[in-house]
Amino acid sequence: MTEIVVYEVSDGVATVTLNRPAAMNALDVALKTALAGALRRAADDNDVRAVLLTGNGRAFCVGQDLREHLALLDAGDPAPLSTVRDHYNPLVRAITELPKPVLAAVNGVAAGAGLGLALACDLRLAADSASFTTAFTRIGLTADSGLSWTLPRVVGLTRATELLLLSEVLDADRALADGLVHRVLPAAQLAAAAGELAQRLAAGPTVAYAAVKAALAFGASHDLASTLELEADLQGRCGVSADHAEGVAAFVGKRPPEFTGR
Ligand code: T3D
Repeated sequence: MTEIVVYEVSDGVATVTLNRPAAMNALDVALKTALAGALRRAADDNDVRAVLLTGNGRAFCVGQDLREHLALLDAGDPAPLSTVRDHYNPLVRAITELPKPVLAAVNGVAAGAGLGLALACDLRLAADSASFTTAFTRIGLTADSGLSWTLPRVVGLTRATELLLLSEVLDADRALADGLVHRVLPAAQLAAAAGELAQRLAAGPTVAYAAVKAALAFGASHDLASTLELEADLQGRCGVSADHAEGVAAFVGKRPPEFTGR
């Protein structure tokens, strides 16, 4: 049976591939549940030190499966939007709180919650054929999957408001200019470039990377004084890590560091 999410580990990188290509990786309950399981697996596996999220086929992810959603509406489901709390919120937190770098390789269109998942990732590489849209207001919905939090931080409030109200479709170059993605590559080179970057992150100081993620998330909604305190705590934790000792010894010894992720 074809797996709806393909999970592969190699050289410290867990590659998580959304695998409903015929449905443009639209998120039905099965895909959301399988994705949550894959993210949990990556978080729990000490041998995994970076995660790469991508899609199979011509889409990265077109967000909620609207056929499934329409069936709920037609059936008179009393809470058709309960998936936001049940699935989308936990998925976004699973990515943002995962104590390892998460890289999105946006291989095609990212729409609605698909864009939300991409923006929850720490780094985003995109194929030159990729496109991006918030999509929500076109179907009479507001932002979910964290976009009202991530999007203004990524593109600024003015542009985020425009993207959410108008739901225009951006091509990859425009997404790069807006800062939605870090790099755009020819489609044929995306997988290799993303794999290379993920491996570089997997060979890095995992404890320090986790601390960077935690500090940025905290600083985004706390004042400077509280953030300075958290930085001091986190730096204390990094300071006793094996990778800190290795990094300093390697610098002074004029050799490349060999980080072990501890
Ligand atoms: O439960 C809840 O609803 C709450 C949760 C909300 C989270 C969300 O994500 S809401 C937002 C849902 N997503 C969208 O509204 C995006 C809808 N899709 C589009 O706007 C466009 O398809 C795209 C801009 C993504 C891509 O356009 P294009 O021209 O490249 O492709 P297309 O021709 O529109 O679509 C190709 C096929 O994919 C088509 O099916 P067909 O005709 O080949 O059988 C289309 O219906 C299907 N498709 C695209 N998006 C979805 C979808 N099928 C189900 N759900 C989709 N989201």
